[in-house]
Amino acid sequence: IEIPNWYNASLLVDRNLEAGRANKVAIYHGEGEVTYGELARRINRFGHALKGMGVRQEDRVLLLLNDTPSFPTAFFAAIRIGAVPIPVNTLLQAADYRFFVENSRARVVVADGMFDETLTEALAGYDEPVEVILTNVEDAGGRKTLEALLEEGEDELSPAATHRDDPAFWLYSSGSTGRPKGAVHLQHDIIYTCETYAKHVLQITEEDKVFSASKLFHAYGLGNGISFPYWAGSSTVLHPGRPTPQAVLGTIQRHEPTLFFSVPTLYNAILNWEDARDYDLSSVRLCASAAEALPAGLWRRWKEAFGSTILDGIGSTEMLHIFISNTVDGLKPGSSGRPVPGYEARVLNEEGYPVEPGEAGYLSVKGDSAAAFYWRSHEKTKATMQGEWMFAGDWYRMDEDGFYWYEGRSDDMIKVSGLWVSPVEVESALGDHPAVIEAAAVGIPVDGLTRVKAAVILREGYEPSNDLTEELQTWCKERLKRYQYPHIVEFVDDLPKTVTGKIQRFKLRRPEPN
Ligand code: 3SK
Repeated sequence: IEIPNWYNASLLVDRNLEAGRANKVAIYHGEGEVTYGELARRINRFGHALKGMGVRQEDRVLLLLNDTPSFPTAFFAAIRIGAVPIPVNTLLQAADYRFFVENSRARVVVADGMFDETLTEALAGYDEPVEVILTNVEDAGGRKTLEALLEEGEDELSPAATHRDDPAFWLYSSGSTGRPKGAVHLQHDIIYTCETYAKHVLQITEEDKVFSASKLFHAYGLGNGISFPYWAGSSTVLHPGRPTPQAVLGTIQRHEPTLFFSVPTLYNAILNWEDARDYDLSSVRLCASAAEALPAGLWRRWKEAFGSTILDGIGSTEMLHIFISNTVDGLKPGSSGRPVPGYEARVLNEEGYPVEPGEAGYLSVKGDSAAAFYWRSHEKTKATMQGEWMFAGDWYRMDEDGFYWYEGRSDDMIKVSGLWVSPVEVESALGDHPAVIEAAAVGIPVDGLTRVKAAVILREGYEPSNDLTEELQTWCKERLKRYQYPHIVEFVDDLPKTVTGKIQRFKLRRPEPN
C-alpha cells in the first residue's frame, strides 16, 4: 500500500473533489444533506477558525460530538491544520471528560450543545485555558459556535505539511481495568484500513450508501461512517440519537443503505423486537458486525428474518478497525473469519510461541494501521505493542481452515479443575436454548474452587425456577464438555455492557457494592 511520505489524512475528502464528486451527497442526516463540495468547504473554514484561535500543529482538540455533519467537519479540520482531534464517548460523566482534558492537555473542546452543562462541570476549577466551541445549539450562552465560525473564513485551506508518521488523532481505549489510554494514531492509519478491510472485505464502491448504528466516536463507527465511504466516494447516513431497534430500522427503511454496520447486541435486540419484520431491509446488500463475537444462531436468525449476510469480524481501537473477518466467499457462522489481506495474525502460548491449529492462546496481530503508542502509558505500551505485533487481549483458536474462533478476553477465560472454559462457548450453548435471550458466563470462587456462573436473561413467557436451572445445566452438559456447564445460574433482567455492546464480565465477577 503506497502512502506518500508527506501525507495528511484529511486528503481523504479531497479525493472526492478530484474525482468529480463535489456535487455528490456525502452525508444524509435527518432532513438534510451535505455534498462532498460543501463538506470540504466546511472543513477548510473550520480549519481557518481553529488556526485563528491559536490552535497549532500537534495541539489536541477534544471532540464530544454526536453523529451529525459537525463530527467530520471538526475531525478533519483539526487534522488538516496538523492538530490532533480526540473523539470521545458521548455517554460518560463530567469526571471522565475532566480526565480526558487533563490527560490530553486539549486546548479546545468541540461539543454538541446538549453537553454544555456537563462540560462546565468538568472544567470547573481547571487552571489551563480551554476554549469550548458548541454545535447544534440554539442558545450558546456566550460560547463560540461551530455554525457561526463557518460563516467566516475562506473556502480553501492547504493541508499542513504532515508526515505519514505524524500523529493524526487519538482514540481512548477503555480496558476492563484502570483509566482509558489514549491510542495515538498516525496520518497513514485511516487509509490503511480503507485499502484493506473496506476494499477486500466490504468491496465498497461509490454506488454504496452506508449506515453505521455504532457511533463515530468509536473506532468501529469512525471507519464505517467516515473513513470507508469518503475513501470510496459513497454516501453515508448519520443518525444522532440512540440506536434503538425502532430508530435503526426506521433509518434503514427511509434512507435505503446498501451497507449496514452494527454489533451483536443490537442485531439481537432487533430480532427480538416484535415489529421488526414489518420493516423493509431489502436495500442492504451486506451487514457487518464487530465488538463481540456473533453467535452462529444469531447469524442464522438474521439471515432467515431479513435475507442479508452478516460478516462478523474482530478489530480493536489500537488496530483502528477490523483485522480478521469473514468475507462473502469465506464464511463460517460463529467464527471471526480469517485475517484481512494486509494483516497477519498468530495464536501464542504463555511463552510467546505459536500454538498448533485447534489450540487456544493469546491473539497477536500485525498490520500498518496499528497505533504508535499509548499516551503517557509506557508500561502498557510495552506490554501490548511488541515490535510489529500487537496483543489484542483476546483468547482465540485457529481451525484447520485458518478461521479464527473467539474464546473470550484473555482475562475472561475460566480455569475449572485445571481445564480452560471459554465463556463464549457456554454463552453460545445457553443462547441456543428457547428460553434464553442472552447469557454471560464468568468464573467465581466457591469454597476456594472456581465455578462457572451464568447470568441469564429469559425470554417472555419463561419464569425463573429450579427446574429451569436444571434444564439449562443439562442442556449445556449435552452440548459442551461436562466440566463447562454452569454450576450456578442466575436469572437477571440486564447484562452490564460497554457502549458497543461488549459484555463487561468483570462486573459479573465482582458484584456492585451495596
Ligand atoms: O471491537 C471491535 O471488534 C472493533 C472493531 C473495529 C474497530 C474497533 C473495535 C474495538
